[in-house]
This record gives sequence, structure tokens and C-alpha cells, in this order.
Amino acid sequence: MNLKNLILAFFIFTNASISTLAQVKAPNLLLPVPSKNQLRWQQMEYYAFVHLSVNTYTDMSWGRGDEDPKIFNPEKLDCRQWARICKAAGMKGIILTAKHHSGFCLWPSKYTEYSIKNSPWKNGKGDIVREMANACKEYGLKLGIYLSPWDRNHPDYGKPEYITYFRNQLRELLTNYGEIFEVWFDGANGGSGYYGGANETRKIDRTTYYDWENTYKLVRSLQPNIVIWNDGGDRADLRWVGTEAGYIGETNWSLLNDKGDVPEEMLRYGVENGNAWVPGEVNTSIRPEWFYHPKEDSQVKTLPQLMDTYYNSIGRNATLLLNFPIMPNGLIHPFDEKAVLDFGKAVKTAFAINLIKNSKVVASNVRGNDPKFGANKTIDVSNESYWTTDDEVKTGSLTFNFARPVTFNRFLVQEYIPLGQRVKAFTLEAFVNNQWEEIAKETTIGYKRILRFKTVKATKLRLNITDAKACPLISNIGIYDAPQILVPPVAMRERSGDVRIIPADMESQIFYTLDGSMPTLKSNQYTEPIKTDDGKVLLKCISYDPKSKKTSTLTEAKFDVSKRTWKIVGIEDKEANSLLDGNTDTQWYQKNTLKLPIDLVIDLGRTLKISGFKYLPDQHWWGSGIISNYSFFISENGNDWKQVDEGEFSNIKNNPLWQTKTFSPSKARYIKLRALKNTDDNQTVGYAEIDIITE
Ligand code: FUL
Repeated sequence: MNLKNLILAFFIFTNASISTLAQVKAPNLLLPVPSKNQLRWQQMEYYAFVHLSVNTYTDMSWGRGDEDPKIFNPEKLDCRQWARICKAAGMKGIILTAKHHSGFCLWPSKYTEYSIKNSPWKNGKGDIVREMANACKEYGLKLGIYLSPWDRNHPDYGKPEYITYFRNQLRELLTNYGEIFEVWFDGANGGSGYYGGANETRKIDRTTYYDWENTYKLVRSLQPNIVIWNDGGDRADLRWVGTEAGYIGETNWSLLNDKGDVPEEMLRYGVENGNAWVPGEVNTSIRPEWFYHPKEDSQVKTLPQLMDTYYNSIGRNATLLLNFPIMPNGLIHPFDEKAVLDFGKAVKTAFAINLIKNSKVVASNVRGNDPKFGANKTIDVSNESYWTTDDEVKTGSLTFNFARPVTFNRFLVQEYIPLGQRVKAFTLEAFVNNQWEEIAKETTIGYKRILRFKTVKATKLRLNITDAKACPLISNIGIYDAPQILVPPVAMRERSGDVRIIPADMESQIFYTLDGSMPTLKSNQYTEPIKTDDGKVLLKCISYDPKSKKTSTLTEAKFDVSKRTWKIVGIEDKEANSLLDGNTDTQWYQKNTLKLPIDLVIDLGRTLKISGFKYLPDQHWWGSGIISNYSFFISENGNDWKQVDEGEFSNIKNNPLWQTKTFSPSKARYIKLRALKNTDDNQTVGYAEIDIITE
């Protein structure tokens, strides 16, 4: 090497080392951050729940714990069918209710006789957890376990001995069936149960009884890669979102405080300055209830409902846990299968083409001017790279320039959460007709945020991070032109008997039939409330969009007799009529000076043959006065009453749906609903709607 080359080599060497020394550092962690298990779980995004137990055979929401194991016989049970459907729908795992509140075990537990080993299914030789584990393996799905802490069968429930039993069962489930990705500890506890024949109410302190600290230790020692879900009194890895209706807040921090109580509505939003990473999981069923009820065959969620659920869960920084109630024969119902497959297809279609890929992107600031943190990292498809700014810069923008105008109606953005959730506020602008138009103004992003808006055609798009806890880290961005899905109309019957149909938007037309036939564009067009007589009505209707020539799925509504002649007896308050107005959004509360039991008496104005009644509680977020235990009476003259039913509205607090109860038909002109207990154990009683079922 001559001198010139030597000098050159020296320069190259020193420059290289200078640039290594000056290498731009990645941002520091913004605590708290997700654990490896939480991150892996979040990336699964979408997985299934399956509910099957003895109460599948009694048409109840919860088993009481005294059901005979002999009723459990899912003759056609095929976990491969469940796994095939979930896989085809785009899901990544399945959580099985190995033991629900009834206490009945779907595996042959060594520690109880109350299990499938005493059922006729496979002559007591079967093991559904095993079959599920095998099917998951075959279809490349992960397996999760739901083990109800509340056990309405076990004689020791409420005593310390039960905790040993519970842990023994956990040990069986977390040892014998391979890797488990999630364990679900449901906090529901209605108190009453069979309890080995005691038939009583047992109260436990949910914060101390299960000694969660040691139970968690056991879980983690058996399954190091697991995440724990718990809404029953101790902070776990994942949080309930406060509703089973299928959504989480638009503002959604994956944070809570590790100690102290969170006001329940904060489950929906997380806690902005929380000190623990506890992301939300949206759990909801594909039908109104969790267990199979034949009457819900016509209430499987429609495609627009499921798409809403998708955007309101995965699109809001949560995961989606979607439930299939298994039929008594052991299979997923074909309607549910079709609904979830259509849903999977619609999601795939909506996000098939990311139209941002070919844009040129410029950032307002790039950390240390280092291309490693450049704006391009948001469109390179990798989850590992991200755009970020210098430490002191907590706001900034990314501008995407398109060669030709681009048409889109969805925006997807992801933060790089391994370094914490940072963005507090952002806006989105589109450059249309030579000017910037704001199309969205939002708060948090988190792992994934998807926005829906009216279709725009723009030559540029700008994302502005307007507030963040620390320098923002954006790992992915997408824009999509998702096909519109027409929402079916909603129908209600007013007290007068008139049927009102409400379209989802002002541009679509509605066609309907009243004779049970399928509506077409030749059927009656809806223009004003439909006059009917006082009898029952079967309405079928569709929406039609003349522009796109698309038709919605069918709305089918069955209404019992009209309430035109009904009167609430002995109550002056006119507001009480809102419980008969057919509008599920209005409610009425009994006077707060009354003490339970509290009666509601209605004069039907005519004698009818009644075979059941329906109760809908307050439909608002954390509505109160929800009746949990009731008795029901009928009378022909308003003086001599006959009790025709008594029981519980199981799970009504978490899932405040229409409650339907039936009994053998009897003639009556008066009905009386007696509230025996409410879900808050206080004296408040409220109603959104009351209805009857006639022969
Ligand atoms: C609730 C339970 O009471 C329901 O029956 C269902 O299992 C749901 C997932 O959780 O709290």
C-alpha cells in the first residue's frame, strides 16, 4: 500500500468509526410496555370462543349445577368442524369452556364425578379438551381454556378446600393438553347453586377468596407463554372491556393501574397514565347469548353487525374474541358458519389492497435524520421498523403524495408498541380539489386503529400527530377502498300496534312483506308506519340502494299482540308508559321508596291465552335496576292471582338482552311481574320494555 492509499484507508476507517459512534439511538422505552406474551397475543387479533355445557341441553344461559350428566350427549360432536370454520374465517385460536358455572367438566377430571365421564357421550370415555387440542393442532390454531372459578356444583364452593380443587383442575388442564395461549377466569358469580345438594346462596369475596397471586404463579409455572384474563378481582394480563356487546372505547389506552380499583367505565377506555400494561379484549357472541338456544336461530349477527364489531374492536386497539354457541348435537349451526365465513371474506376483501404503497412519503421530522427512522418505514410492511422523531419532538406529520388521485374510505395506522403506547391525539387530512380537508380528528392509536369515513378521492393524505406522551413511533399505515355493505333496516311495533321501520340511512328504500314471503323489489315499499290489527305480526323487510343497486340482508321481526289496550295498574307516573312504547331506548324506574319484592301489574284490556313473558332491562351503559330474580303471576279478574313461573335471569348484568320465559298456556287478563332481587343487590327496579307471548 503506498502512502496515498494508506492515508485514504485511514480516512475511510475514521469516518466509518465516527458514523458508528454517532449512530442515532432508538427512542427509550416509554413504560409500561407489553410483555412478550402480551405482544404475541395482541398480534393474534382475532380468535374464537366456544360455549358448550349441560345447560346447552336445558336451554338455559347458566347451568345450576344440578343437571344430570346423562343429559349431555353431543352425538355428532366434531371439534374439527369448529377448527375448520375458525381457520377459514381467519381466526388464530379457540378458547373452550372446559368448565362453565355449572361445574360440569368437558374433560374427565380426576377430581370430580361431575364430568363427561358420567355422560352417555362416547360411553363416558370421551375428552372434549383433548379433541379440541388435536383439532387446533391440525388446523394450526392456538388453544385457550375457560375455567369458571364459580362452580355451582361443587359441595366445597365457598370454602378453602375448593381452591385446592380449582388449582388441581387448572394443573390438569395446563399440563395435559400442550401449549395454552390464554386462560379465562370469568368473574361472574350469581351466588345461588346446587353445591352438592345444599341448594343455597354462597357469597365469596372475589378479591381474596381465590388467592389469585398464587393461582397466577401456578399458571405461569405450567405455561410460561400464557396470558391470563380475569375480571374477577385481581389485575391480570388482559382486561374485560365492560360490555359483552362487542365494542371498546374509541379512546383506548392499553393501560390500567396495577393496584386499586378502576371505575368500571374505565375498562372501556383504559387509564391514560396507568402504570400497568393491561390491553382490552372484546368478547362477544355471534348470537345474542353465549349458549345455544334454538329461538336465536333467526338472530345470528348480520354482516353489517359483525363488520361494526370488527371496526369497534380490532379497529380500536383491542382483540376480538367471537363466540360460537355449540348446538346440542355438538356442531356449530350452519347459519353461524355462514355468517362468520362471510364476515372473514368481507374483512379480507376490505383490506386486500393497500393503496398507500406506491405513494411518496415525507415526514416533518426524522429522528437524527437517520433513514432507519424515516417516513418510508410506515409503508414497508414490516412491523419491526417505524418512523419516529427526535426525542424532544412530540408532534409531527407524514404527508403521502400520490401520482394519481386515489379513492379510499378506510385508514389504518399502527404504533410500534414494544416501546409503549404514546399517541394521545391525531388528525387526518386529504388534499381534495387543491385544498386540505380534515377527514378525522381522533385520540389514541395503540397496536392498531382503523378509521371509517365517507369515500374521498385525494392526491395527498396527511397524518398529523397533534399530541403524544413522547416522540411518536408509527410502524404501519394503510388506506383502502372497502366495498360498502348495506345495513338492513330496524323494525319496532308501537303501542298503537303500528309497525315502524327505520332505515340505516336516508338514501335507501325499504321493501317489506307481512305474509312470511321473502321481500323483493316488487313487494310493498315502506313509506309510513304500517297499520295493523291487534294480532301478531310477522314482518320481513330489506333495504335497497338505488345507486349501487345493492340489497341488504333480511330483517325478520316477529311481534306478539299489540299493546293498544294495555294499562299499567296503580301507577300515576305517565313516564311508566315508556315500558310499553316498543322503543328499547327508553326506560322507567319504579319509585325509589319501594322495597323489594316490587310488583308491576298490567291490565291487558282483554283476556288472552298467555304462554310466556319477556323483560328487557335498561339498555344504557351500566344501566341500573336490572332484575335478576323474578316471579310471574296471571289473573283473570285482577284479584285472584296464580303464580305461573319463578326463576333467574342469568348473565343479565353483563349481557342485558331480552329475557324470554315460557310456561304452560293459561287464560289471563292481568299479568304481574314481581322483582325479587336485582343485580346490584339494592332496591332499584327498572324496565326498558315488557311484552307477553300468546298462544
Ligand atoms: C360471562 C358468563 O357469565 C357467560 O355465561 C359467558 O361465559 C361469558 C363469556 O362470560 O360472564
